[in-house]
Amino acid sequence: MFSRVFGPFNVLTESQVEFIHRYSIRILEEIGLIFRDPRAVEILLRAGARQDPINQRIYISEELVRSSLERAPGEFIFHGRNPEKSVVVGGGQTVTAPGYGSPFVLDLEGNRRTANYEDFENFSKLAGWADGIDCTGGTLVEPQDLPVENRHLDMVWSLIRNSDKPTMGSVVGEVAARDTMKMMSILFGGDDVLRQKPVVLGLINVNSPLVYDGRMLEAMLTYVEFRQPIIIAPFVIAGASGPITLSDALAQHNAEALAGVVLAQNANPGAPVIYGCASAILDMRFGSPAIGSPESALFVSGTLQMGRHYGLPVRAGGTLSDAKDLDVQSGYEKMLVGMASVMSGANFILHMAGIIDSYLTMSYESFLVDVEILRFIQRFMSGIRLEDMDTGMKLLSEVGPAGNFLDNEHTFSHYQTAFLSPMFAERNAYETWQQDRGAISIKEKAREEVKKVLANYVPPPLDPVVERELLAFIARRKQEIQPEYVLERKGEANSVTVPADSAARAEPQEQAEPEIPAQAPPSAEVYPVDMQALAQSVIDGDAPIADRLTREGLKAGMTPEIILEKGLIAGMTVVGVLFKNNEIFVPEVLMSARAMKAGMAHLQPLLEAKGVEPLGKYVIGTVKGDLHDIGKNLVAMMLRGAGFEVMDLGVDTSLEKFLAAIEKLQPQIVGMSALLTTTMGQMARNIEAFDKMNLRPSLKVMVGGAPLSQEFATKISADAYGKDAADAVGKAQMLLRLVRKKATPR
Ligand code: B1M
Repeated sequence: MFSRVFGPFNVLTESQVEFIHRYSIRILEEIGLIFRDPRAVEILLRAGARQDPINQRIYISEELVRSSLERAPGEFIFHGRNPEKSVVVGGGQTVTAPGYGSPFVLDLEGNRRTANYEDFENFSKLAGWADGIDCTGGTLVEPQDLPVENRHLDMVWSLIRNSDKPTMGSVVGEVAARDTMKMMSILFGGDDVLRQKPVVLGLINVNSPLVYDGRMLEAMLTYVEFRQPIIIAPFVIAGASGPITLSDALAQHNAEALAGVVLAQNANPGAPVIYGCASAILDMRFGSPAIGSPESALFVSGTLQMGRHYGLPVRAGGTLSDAKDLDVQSGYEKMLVGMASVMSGANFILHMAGIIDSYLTMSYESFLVDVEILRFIQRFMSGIRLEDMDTGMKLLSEVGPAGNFLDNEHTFSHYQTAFLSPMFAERNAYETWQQDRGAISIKEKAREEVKKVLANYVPPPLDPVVERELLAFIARRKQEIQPEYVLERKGEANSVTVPADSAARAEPQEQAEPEIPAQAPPSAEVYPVDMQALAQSVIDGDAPIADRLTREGLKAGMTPEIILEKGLIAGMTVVGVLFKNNEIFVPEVLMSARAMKAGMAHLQPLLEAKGVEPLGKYVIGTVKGDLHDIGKNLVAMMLRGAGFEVMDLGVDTSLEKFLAAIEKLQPQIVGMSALLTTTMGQMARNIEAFDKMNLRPSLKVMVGGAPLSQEFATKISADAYGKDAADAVGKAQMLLRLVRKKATPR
């Protein structure tokens, strides 16, 4: 924990703060939010919120916001099992915690691989060791070698065992949250003590836009019931789960955070709540989140200012970066967002160490370098202390003009504390660095240091009676929560897996596809209506022209098949190439898709009447237990743009829902998306069910999502893995060809 002697820095004027507040209240009063938990709804209604019986939205008045804010504490003590490590969250203090939630690690051999429990242990040791890190953290990485159902027990145990600092707990639903409470109760001496003392912090994300999901609410209400602190962190990704314009996104974020405060304060008045920020932007070139961007830093500053305005402790992002390694990009992004967090008055900083790759990867080397970044920021925030003028005058007159301060007593007595001594920053003479230090890079230095720390780390003592009780509890709960499903390598019996690198190589016997030009190619054939112009209108995203030229083509007697192939599909194919080459932005692809749709509106009925099948039918959904839909939506939109008929089942899609949709639409392809390592197993279960029901091979399965890989797709015998939306379209087209070739009636 460190104190900030100056600031905080404001990005909004007072009238802008008032504007965002009024805007947020209008959102709460006029648009409303969805809370997917009956207990939460009941608490809110009892507190005076209103529910629309038709759309189920909850509307919260300004008065209810005001009275709830009055109950929320402005600061609280966050206790470690070692009282000397307890910290104050609120006021002028900043408390830090490491990265959270990454499914991958960048290990000390330089490989990015899935995280395991050994990594989790290592990071909890590093967190326990690092001086600038005050809270051990929570989901330091996702240990994918442990069963999903009960891994929270091992994770919380590791946090407790390897560090005596305050800790975070599990929030993946009620069971995990209650187990966390029980473990804390054993550690701190019973439920009654727990209810008096904030000892474990829960990270509650809002499922932006304007939804609180069931599992998060279960966890939130459990933490609040035990009066344990929570961070309420809306996750507005501007341009995807929120408006692209920052002030609108900020208002949405603020409304979502206030709604959470209202719920917590009416569930258990006075329970500590931290106003959080996890919001960022979507890079429109790639459709990927950009957390190390200047806009992400502005988000941090704007949201923290709003939280401070309400007198709440505030949480920010930390040393965030989208870089794939410890490099110059990670250096400048991390310093920018880290500085913005601290200067904007963050009381709690999550992701202070280790995060790279837009939250997807924890880097061992970055962890230590980030601690150095933090120390630089801390030193800056400690400001300039004014010394005694008489002492200074004496010193200056003693040394006098053209003198030397180096061998002065004053320097001797201050040199150890006057300046920050960096762990890694290279300040030696160039030759010394090159000749004596072997031109060692910061990455190599950090790597050696990590190895040293891990080899020598001794976990702080833990009362053996408490340790036994905790281990007995864990053993009992593991007996009770048996893994439902163990994923094993399946044979490749049914599947023809499309290789990762190129859709064109999916079927070796087929010719590789020719390079597609980035403009509508001139057509060799002459048609009564210019098909090249139609293709160009799709490329330009000009729906009115696509609409007009399609109608003109039909009027001139052209067949719908020719207009589709030579105009619309030709245009969309070029769009796919441009997007893949990062030459156009996601919105441009979507505008092209609209132009295609405008033309298709005229062709579709004619094609159907002739019995011509649509280009392809595709059912897509995010698997059960998973609420991430930004990527899935993008894939669905791109598929539609490429001419597929897409049935989108939304998020948290059960096997039954997939089966019903397959039955109804009779698609050639079913696509499943997952962003959580904890839900990836659902894909395998679903595929097993498709196999058992003999739906394959006439039904092809595509999987995708950030934590997946080609290796995983092969392991679960999916037919294709889409690494991004453009890739998904290419693979879908390839699968379609495979199905059509080998079609067997279902
Ligand atoms: Co969460 N989340 N999240 N999250 N979230 C991740 C995935 C995480 C890596 C961040 C982190 O904490 N480090 C981590 C996962 C850890 C794990 O694996 N176990 C995580 C966590 C922990 C959580 C919660 C558990 C949070 C908590 O602990 N408090 C919670 C779980 C909720 C749940 O699902 N049950 C949670 C919640 C949320 C929000 C709801 C707040 C929000 C989602 C909002 C929404 O989707 N409407 C959210 C977000 C935004 C993220 C990150 C930051 C960004 C995801 C995203 O939208 N990316 C994410 C970190 C990350 O991925 N960098 C993270 C942009 C999108 C365009 O990319 O989805 O990868 P993506 O899609 C790409 C490709 O993957 C591919 O094409 C797309 C376009 O190019 N693709 C396919 C995707 N699906 C495909 C399907 C295909 C083919 C290709 O064929 C069918």
